[in-house]
Amino acid sequence: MSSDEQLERDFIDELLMRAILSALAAGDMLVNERAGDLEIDSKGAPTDVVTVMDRRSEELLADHLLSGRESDGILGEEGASVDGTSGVRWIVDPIDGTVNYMYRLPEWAVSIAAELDGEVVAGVVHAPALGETFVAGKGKGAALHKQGVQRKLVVNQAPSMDRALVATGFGYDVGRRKKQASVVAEVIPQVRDIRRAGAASVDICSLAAGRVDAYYERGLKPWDHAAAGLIAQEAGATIGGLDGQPAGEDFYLAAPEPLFSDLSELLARLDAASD
Ligand code: LIP
Repeated sequence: MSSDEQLERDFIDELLMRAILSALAAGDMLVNERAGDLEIDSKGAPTDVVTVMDRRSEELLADHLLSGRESDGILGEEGASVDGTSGVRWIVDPIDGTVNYMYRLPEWAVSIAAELDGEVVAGVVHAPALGETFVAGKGKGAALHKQGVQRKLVVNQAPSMDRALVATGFGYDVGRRKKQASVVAEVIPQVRDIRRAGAASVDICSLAAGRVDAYYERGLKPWDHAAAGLIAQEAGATIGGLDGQPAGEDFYLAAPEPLFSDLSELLARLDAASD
């Protein structure tokens, strides 16, 4: 390995450690300082909620991630948006699965990705209520830390589509939800079953951990999937959109091949990337 390559790997380790420590700090605040009655606003659709804790978590993450790295950029769900000049940009979801956090359901997470010159090179999805922290560095594999034990993450060997457990999610706009319901109604008879946990980052990490066989959703934002996408890729998942498009807000599909191709064909036939 050249010295430049070693330097980059060491830098990725440094970014990953900063992300892990920041996610743990935000998770502690979200668990230990949660108010009994959360102040809740909505963003657009009445059910697209944001709590005071989402905003407090994003403020804490910005402080931690940019401390000593003030020339970095940051993009966050609750409004953090700085381009930066260092080549590093942090992409953060302060609470992914806000509705679950509100209802005290455990499937919610703090998600932090580090982008270096436009490529995600480190990712952390920290799910405090599950006691699980998923991590990955580019080219360094993915792991789950739980109860002091670290486990390497590898996706399941692809089952046939009729034996696949498929995770998905739904948007907040009523029109989009109607179309998503019509798509999932056609998918359900052709797969083992569907799971809808309510947080994309947790769903995608469940794929990396072999707890589901595939995940798809239309309408994800970069902060929903940036960290978990690297974790799933490092665990062996193929990630993309439909019809050969890259994964993004139009459509996000993650699964091992050949299940990825089989689902991509079915979902394209159902016109799942439009509403
Ligand atoms: C959530 C996503 C999830 C989607 C939910 C919600 P939020 O993000 O992670 O995949 O199905 O409707 O959008 O809004 O909790 O940060």
